[in-house]
Amino acid sequence: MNLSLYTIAMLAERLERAELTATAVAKITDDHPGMDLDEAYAIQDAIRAAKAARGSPVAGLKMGLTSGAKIAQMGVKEPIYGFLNGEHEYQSGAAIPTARFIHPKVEAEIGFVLSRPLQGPGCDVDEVLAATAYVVAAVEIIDSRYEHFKFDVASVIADNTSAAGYVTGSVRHAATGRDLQSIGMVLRKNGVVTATATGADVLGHPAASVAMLANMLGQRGRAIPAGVLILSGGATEAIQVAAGDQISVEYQWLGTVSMQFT
Ligand code: 0L1
Ligand code: MG
Repeated sequence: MNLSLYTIAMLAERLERAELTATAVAKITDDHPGMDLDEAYAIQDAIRAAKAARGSPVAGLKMGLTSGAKIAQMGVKEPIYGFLNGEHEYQSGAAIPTARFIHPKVEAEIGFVLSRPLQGPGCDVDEVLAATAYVVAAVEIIDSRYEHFKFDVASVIADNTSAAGYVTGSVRHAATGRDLQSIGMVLRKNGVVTATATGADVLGHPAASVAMLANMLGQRGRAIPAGVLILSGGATEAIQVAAGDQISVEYQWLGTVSMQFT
């Protein structure tokens, strides 16, 4: 680690203020080009601790950069993870105030809730499916706190993987008995089909992404807790949204998630 604890706390405060005031900032590796991924996760942890100290609930975990296209684009070896802030949880049909974001985008995902904790190493798809209480359709709202949505992997980990909100559907389904690899998703923006995907677009299988999360957390002595929402990663590309946009994502057997940006 090269960054002092003071610098980590200062950068966490800068990024969280950017989030809370919906004001973009320069990416932090501009000032700290040698920042490594451990330091980036330490900044993310400091943001999480600040929210928890204020009583702002941490509602779950997310995987990011899970599609082959995004991994290649960012030149990363593996996906990244972040946390979900329960203050920005919406139910399908919600009106979502766009002013709370800087330059929001939405992406269709599969959410998992576990019945028992999972910790790597060695976690795999079968173990995730056996430990899943239910899966649920979810749309993630991502909003980089960086100017022009431009960043490198260390900067975006520190910025809690652009996590900004999420909208969940009302259908809860067992993870077994239906094929999560071939589930189809159709994202419409203002009634026009804008993106399509299948579950296989998330690291080959959405449960493989959850297994990878358990393995990554295991390396840090952590586990995925039971009972919290896990977003397994964008199946579709991320679609830019603005006030006035209506978004719906139809999932083959998990219902539809819709929202109106106001
Ligand atoms: O959830 C995601 O895949 C986002 C990860 C961070 C990169 C981005 O903001 O596109
Ligand atoms: Mg996502």
